[in-house]
Amino acid sequence: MGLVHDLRLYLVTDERPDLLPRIEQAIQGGVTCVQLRRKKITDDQFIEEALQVKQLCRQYQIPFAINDRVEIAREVEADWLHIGQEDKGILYARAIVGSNTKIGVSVHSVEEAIEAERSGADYVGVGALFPTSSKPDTIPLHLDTLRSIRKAIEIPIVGIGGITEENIKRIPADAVNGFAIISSILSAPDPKSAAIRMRKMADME
Ligand code: TZP
Ligand code: MG
Repeated sequence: MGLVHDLRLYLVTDERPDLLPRIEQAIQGGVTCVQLRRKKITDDQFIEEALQVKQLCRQYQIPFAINDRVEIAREVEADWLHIGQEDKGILYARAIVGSNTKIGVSVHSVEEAIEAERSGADYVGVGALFPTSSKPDTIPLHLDTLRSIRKAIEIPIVGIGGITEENIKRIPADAVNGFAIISSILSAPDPKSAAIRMRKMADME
């Protein structure tokens, strides 16, 4: 059976050393995909870690995504590539990674969402939905913007930014296909049980 492209509980990494054990615990708790997002390491370090995270994802048969580094996504044959508005753009990314890699794009407005869909994005990430110290420069957008984006495009939407066990219920269920999370899972005392609880909430939404 092929890989299931399940966005429901989308784990994004942070910059901590020794990510692998926490990622594995999160997968065992039920995250449905993993994105390696590291801004502060060299390409060589990133490739080494990407291959390890990919292997882990293969073991559990969930998709493996790479943030930003388009050429590396191609080199390690990532399942997905996630890019932001500040990156080189989806047409460039598509030309590099080809059609076997799905591409996600971060958007913050209806206009950006329509443009991402038109350019061939496979899904969009919308956020930050809540204040977050994982991306301190981000101003949370209004949940009405999320609702408007849902009405404007057909591709899947993943909500991101400051999502916790407390506030996840405030995200309109019919507006998103999944929840992308860093700290509520990776910084939890026990990432596995945090993922189990968040997965239950994601499935109820
Ligand atoms: N993009 C928008 S908010 C964010 C990213 C990468 C950070 C999400 O991290 P957390 O810890 O789940 O708020
Ligand atoms: Mg980026």
